[in-house]
Amino acid sequence: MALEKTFVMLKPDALQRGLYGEIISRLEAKGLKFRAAKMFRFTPQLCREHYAHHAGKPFFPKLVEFMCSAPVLALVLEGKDAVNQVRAMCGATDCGKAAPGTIRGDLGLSVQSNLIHASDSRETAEAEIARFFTKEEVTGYPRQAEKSVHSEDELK
Ligand code: IDP
Ligand code: MG
Repeated sequence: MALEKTFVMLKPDALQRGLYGEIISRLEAKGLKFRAAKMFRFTPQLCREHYAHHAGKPFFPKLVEFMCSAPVLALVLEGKDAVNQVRAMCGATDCGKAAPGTIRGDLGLSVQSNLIHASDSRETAEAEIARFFTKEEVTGYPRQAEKSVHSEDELK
């Protein structure tokens, strides 16, 4: 199975609460390869595009306001089954219902301010990476740890 990429974003509450290190540590310790990272501030227009599938829902205007309230940190991470693995690490959307051991379950209480976004499918990941990063910004480099994180079969 080839390695896959996923798109992750640390939301404004993660920045305000000083939780970047904690969250990034978990993703790093999992074995995921960091391919790209960028901090930026959402415009309402770009945020509405990112969350277009939620347009019209009651929470949408407040979600856009929240996401634009401070910078976010966008990441591209790579690994075996990375999309599902990172979603599992995030936990349920509502931090109050997310299982202990997950990022949201351990670090949050809110539905809206739930610290992290992660792509929900390979197709979404591709679209989200392309929305926020140029091809050149997604770095490529040999990682020494690759053969310790994955078996040879998994790297094919
Ligand atoms: P996800 O981030 O777990 O994929 P989605 O259902 O795609 O969750 O919702 C996108 C984001 O919108 C959530 O991460 C959260 O910030 C916010 N959100 C979702 N549902 C609610 C809600 O019922 N109230 C307030 N905010 C919500
Ligand atoms: Mg979602």
